[in-house]
Amino acid sequence: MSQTIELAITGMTCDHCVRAITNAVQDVEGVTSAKVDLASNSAKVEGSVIDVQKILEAIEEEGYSATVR
Ligand SMILES: [Cu+2]
Repeated sequence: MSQTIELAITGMTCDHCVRAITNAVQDVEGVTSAKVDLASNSAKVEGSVIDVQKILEAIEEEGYSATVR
């Protein structure tokens, strides 16, 4: 079974930010797909067993902040 969560992200300014966040989120256990959108400051994350807290922490470690939508 897979689930999808949507995040609102603040602090992104360019494609580099998008890549940094995408990579960080994809490294979180259980995540199968991360789509980060700069224009809408949001991300859609898919995975089997998603630990939302770990995803938020991974984004914060990159220097951005995120909340679940
Ligand atoms: Cu950037």
